[in-house]
Amino acid sequence: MDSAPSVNATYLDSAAQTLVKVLVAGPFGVGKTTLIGALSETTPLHTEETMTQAGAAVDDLEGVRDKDTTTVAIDFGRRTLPHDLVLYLFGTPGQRRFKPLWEDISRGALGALVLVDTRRLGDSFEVIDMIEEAGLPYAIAVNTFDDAPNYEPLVLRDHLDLAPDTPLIACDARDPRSGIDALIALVSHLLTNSAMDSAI
Ligand SMILES: Nc1nc2c(ncn2[C@@H]2O[C@H](COP(=O)(O)OP(=O)(O)O)[C@@H](O)[C@H]2O)c(=O)[nH]1
Ligand SMILES: [Mg+2]
Repeated sequence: MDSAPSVNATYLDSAAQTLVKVLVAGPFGVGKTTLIGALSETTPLHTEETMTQAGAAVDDLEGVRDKDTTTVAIDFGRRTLPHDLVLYLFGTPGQRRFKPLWEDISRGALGALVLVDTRRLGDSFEVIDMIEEAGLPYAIAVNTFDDAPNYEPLVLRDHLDLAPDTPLIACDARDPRSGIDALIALVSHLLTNSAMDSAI
C-alpha cells in the first residue's frame, strides 16, 4: 500500500514561481563568491582553483589582501525574492581570457549584477564591456571594502561610463540583507527594461 503524502512536505508549487537566471559578475577578488555565499538559500556551489605560478603573472593581486586563489569556473546559488521570484545566481569570472566559459554561463541570463571595488576601478572595465557586448542589462553594486575610496555617485558613473538609468548602489557582499537589496535593484531595472516581460 502506498504511504500517504507527508503533511510536512515543504515542496512549493513550481507553477507559482518565476525562475530567473542572473549573473554575479566582476573582476577577480571583488566579492562574488562572498556575496553568493552570504545570500544563497541553498548551499552554494563553487569551483575555485589555487592560483598557479603562471596565473600569478596575469591575475594581479595588488590591493587584494588575503587572496591566494582565483575562481576559474563558477559560483552557483539560489535566492527567492518576494512574489516567489527565484533567482539562480551564477558567479562568473571577469577575465576576458575566460570568454568562452563566460559565454556558456551567460546563456539564458536576463541580467547581471556587477560588483565593483573602488580601489581597482579599472579592473571592472573588461567585465562591463563583455556584459554590454552580450547586450545584458546590468546594475552596479559597489562592494564597500573598509579602505576603499568613497566616490560621489556622479564621479563613479563618469569613471565607469554608465548609462543614466543603470542602477548604482553600495553593498557589503558579506551582508545578506545588503546583497538582497542589490539584487532587488537589478530586478527592478530588468522589469523597467522589460527584460523579464516574457518570464513573468
Ligand atoms: N572587508 C571586506 N572584505 C570582503 C568583502 N567582500 C569580500 N571580502 C573579502 O575579499 C576577498 C575576495 O572575495 P571573494 O568573494 O573571494 O572574491 P571573488 O574573487 O570575486 O569571488 C575575500 O577574502 C573576502 O572575504 C567586503 O564587503 N568587505
Ligand atoms: Mg570567487
